[in-house]
Amino acid sequence: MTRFTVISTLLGIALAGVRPALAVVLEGPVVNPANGHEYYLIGTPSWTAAETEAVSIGGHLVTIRSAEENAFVFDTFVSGTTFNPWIGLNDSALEGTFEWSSGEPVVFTNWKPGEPNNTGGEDYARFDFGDGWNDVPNTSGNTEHGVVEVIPIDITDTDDDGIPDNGDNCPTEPNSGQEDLDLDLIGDACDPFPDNADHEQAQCDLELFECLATSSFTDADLDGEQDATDLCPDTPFGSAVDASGCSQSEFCEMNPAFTSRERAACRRSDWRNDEPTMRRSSHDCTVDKGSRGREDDRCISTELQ
Ligand code: MAN
Ligand code: CA
Repeated sequence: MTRFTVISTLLGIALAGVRPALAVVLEGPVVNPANGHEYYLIGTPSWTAAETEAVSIGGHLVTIRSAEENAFVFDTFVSGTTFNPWIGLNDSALEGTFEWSSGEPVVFTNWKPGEPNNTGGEDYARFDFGDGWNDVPNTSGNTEHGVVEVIPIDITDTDDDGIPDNGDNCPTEPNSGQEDLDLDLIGDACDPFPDNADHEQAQCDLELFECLATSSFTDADLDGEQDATDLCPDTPFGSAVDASGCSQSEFCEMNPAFTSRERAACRRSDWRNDEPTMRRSSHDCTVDKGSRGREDDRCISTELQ
């Protein structure tokens, strides 16, 4: 033995003393056609080592959600062997409360009769000489295997804009910037109302008569703003309203900080900002198109429009 091999052997022994025993992949991935998930058989000295290995390959010890999935895992990795592989179910956090290591809710179990019984302290579930389950300790005789499940990330990108469909706010319209002006999680590129998160209201603004005929759309003052979002639900019939359902006078009364002079100025203002700039007056009115067809600086009507 050279000095180098002596040192490296000693170092190896020293490291082996602190290094936890590892799990290794023996088989897989095998895809379950029923759910597209990928499964691996791993060799392992314990449930915790198996779960650590599962996480390092992007998954967890298997979660079993139905008799069909139980049969798939059993037929694929267990049937015809002497293996009793680990599954993700465990009650290591709270005795008696079994959870999947994936965090998914427990919707199916296949315990053998009499299990789980926590005999002498048992927190980890395995297949147990067949397709039924048993709780056993973290390290247990006849348990040198585990089944890992990886749920692949969907990388389908239908519109080819570089954003996978499952994270794309417009999966069929290319929009690599994901712009979403009204923050309603529907990208502007495919949002029928890109500047209005309330699609029902926006649709009603376009087709009020249809909305008034819908029982879920109640609008007591018939101003086109449904009661649920109408800031001024008693607007006098026929008054023009802004996007919050208020007439100009209601709008001007609403600000408690206004002096009477400011309130009067408010009533003369173009509160919806929808008129062309007027030289003499800026208040809401019907605009005279003028003799040459251009927008004039006169109001032909002082009615609010
Ligand atoms: C052994 C262990 C236990 C199991 C009983 C059933 O003691 O495998 O986990 O519950 O057998 O008799
Ligand atoms: Ca048991």
